[in-house]
Amino acid sequence: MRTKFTKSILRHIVIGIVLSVLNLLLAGNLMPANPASAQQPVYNTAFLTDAQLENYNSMNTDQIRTFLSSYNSYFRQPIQDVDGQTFDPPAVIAQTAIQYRVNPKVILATLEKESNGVTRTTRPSDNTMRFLMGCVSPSTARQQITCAAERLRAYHDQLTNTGSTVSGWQVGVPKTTQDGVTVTPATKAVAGQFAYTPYAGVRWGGNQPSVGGVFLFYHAWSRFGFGNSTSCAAGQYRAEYYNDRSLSGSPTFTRCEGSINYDWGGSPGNGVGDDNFSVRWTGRHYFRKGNYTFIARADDGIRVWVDGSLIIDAWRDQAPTEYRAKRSLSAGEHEIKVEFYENSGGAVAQVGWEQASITCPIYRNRSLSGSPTFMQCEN
Ligand SMILES: [Ca+2]
Ligand SMILES: [Ca+2]
Repeated sequence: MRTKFTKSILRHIVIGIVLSVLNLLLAGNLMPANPASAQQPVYNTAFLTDAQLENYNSMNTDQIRTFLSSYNSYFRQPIQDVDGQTFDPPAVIAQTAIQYRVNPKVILATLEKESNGVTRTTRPSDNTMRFLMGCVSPSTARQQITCAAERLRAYHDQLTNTGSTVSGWQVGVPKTTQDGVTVTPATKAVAGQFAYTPYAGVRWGGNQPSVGGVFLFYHAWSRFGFGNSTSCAAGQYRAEYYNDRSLSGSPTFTRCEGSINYDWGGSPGNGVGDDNFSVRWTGRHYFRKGNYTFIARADDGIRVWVDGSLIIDAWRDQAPTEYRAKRSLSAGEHEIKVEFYENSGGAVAQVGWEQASITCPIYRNRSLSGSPTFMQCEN
């Protein structure tokens, strides 16, 4: 039974990988069918991924303070708000990030984009404080921080739930900014940036010389090195290994992985023990439109999310157990997130998916050099 199952799930994983690779090829990411895609403007790329936007515990209060202090920022320590109240910006940013599940690095890049708040070393005018994050209408500095995170979360949820922000930004659909640049957002997080600020900015070809636009967010995000630490290529997972059962603190090690297919006899290595460890995988994978069955097998606990929706929830000690969940997906990239923990004894973590009806000729007609010869049409 076990061997048969292992073969079965291996097949699903292989199908998933081959689909991803195939679709990467089709999408032009590895071998551009459309030469223009190789030099597409940055605003059409996934310069901010959904996984990055949602990585709400990427920095705690102390880490935010250290980061702001490294720029000698005015906002690194408790300050007086425009209403006379004293508040601690690093603490407010960390709390707001958790409350709205928005990466504090996104909040910091927005603070820099709107008010040079990271690199500003002296107190800005009260008017700048009231509009610190450029959010909706003048308020207090701390309300601006909260407002920004709330907005970004709302856009993200609108895109998840309806496919569009209220203002009409969609993933993969061209829309022209108010300064005349046609943008095709690659991710929900990018679409949310343009919903927040519907200007590309003069550095991205905008026709209003005084408007910095979303370019300023991208510039801050890149300058601060926020984009480098969490990104793996589409079709891969960012895998974070923790030396405890609860994915807490900082990972013991992190790497990009192509699949989740483990039956650890002992330790995953790199300083993680045989028992009492946990792993989080986050990755964007290309799917053709269709109905999919996600399959997970685990010893011990496992949870699987697709685009932020929990579809498999088996967070308990158990012998190797299989779980299945069906999901209908639109064409394009979708975020798969998996969390796993090992208590003791054996440790198994396998996750894959299969499409309800796979049209085999697609594989057979394509030249995939080095592709596995054991690919079969099973349906
Ligand atoms: Ca073990
Ligand atoms: Ca176990």
